Amino acid sequence: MERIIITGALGQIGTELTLKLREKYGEENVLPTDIKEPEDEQLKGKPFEILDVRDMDRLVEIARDFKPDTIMHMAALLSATCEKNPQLAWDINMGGLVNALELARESGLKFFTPSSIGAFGPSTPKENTPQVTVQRPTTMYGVNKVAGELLCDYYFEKFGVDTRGVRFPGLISHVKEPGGGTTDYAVEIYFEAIRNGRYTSYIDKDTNMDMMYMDDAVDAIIDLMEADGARLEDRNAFNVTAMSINPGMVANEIRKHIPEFELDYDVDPVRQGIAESWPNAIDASQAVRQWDFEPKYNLARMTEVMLEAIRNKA
Ligand code: AKB
Repeated sequence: MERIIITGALGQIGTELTLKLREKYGEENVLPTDIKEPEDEQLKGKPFEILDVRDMDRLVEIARDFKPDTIMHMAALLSATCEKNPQLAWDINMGGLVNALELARESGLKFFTPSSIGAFGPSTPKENTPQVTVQRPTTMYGVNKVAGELLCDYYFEKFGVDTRGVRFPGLISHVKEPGGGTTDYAVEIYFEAIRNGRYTSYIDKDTNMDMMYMDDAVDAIIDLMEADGARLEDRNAFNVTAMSINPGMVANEIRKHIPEFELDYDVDPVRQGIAESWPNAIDASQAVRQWDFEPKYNLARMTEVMLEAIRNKA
């Protein structure tokens, strides 16, 4: 990778991905784009383009000027937002993906886009979920993600586009709070622990979901994109995860630093339903075997870093 264009760069992953890629490949070689101007000081005033990913003409125009060799397509609505407006979700998630893939095909770009544990469904094995298994998601987000995984494989097989992708679990970061996801509680709980010493969880206490710290997620993207293609038996939909956790487990870890922290529950049936349709713990062994995936943060280390970083912001 030498020159990288990023869609959805102001989102939860895009923000930190942009900063890390700029550090690694040089500011002038990374072009973040999103539907609105950045408010984040670190992104303001730097090369940036406004882009609605449904607008193919604008995407082509931006690429013609910037001349990227890689596109990282991060723009998408998350699971809970998709359930509120499934038609819009299809329009943005699938329309944007097809445009980005078409640009990659026409211009010979390397391509990355994330899938998600949302690509699984209630009939998927819950524990140690294999990479290749039953996928019958019951959410619009999941339908988009399965279709996206297949489409990326299709573009590789049919047109030779170097598509690569992972299935991310919930991602936890103190830089940018997520919006509209089912796993968002795992970020909110840390902010609320510092701000108010308590949190009311919309996810029930014994509901396990896979999670990962954002640094590991960004490293995973770069490692997969830089992996020798000859080593990859799969291209897309690699399971990646660092931990399987529930709200009670996070609270217990927070109490090691803030003993008076209180957690209670007010379960949201929509997001709880989505969470219950997803696996408890996925198997990431193919990512380990094929491109040396190795997350560095477990729950204890992540909790320490999250609390300290949020405290420093306060
Ligand atoms: C969501 O909760 O929608 C996302 C995801 C797991 O894809 N964080």
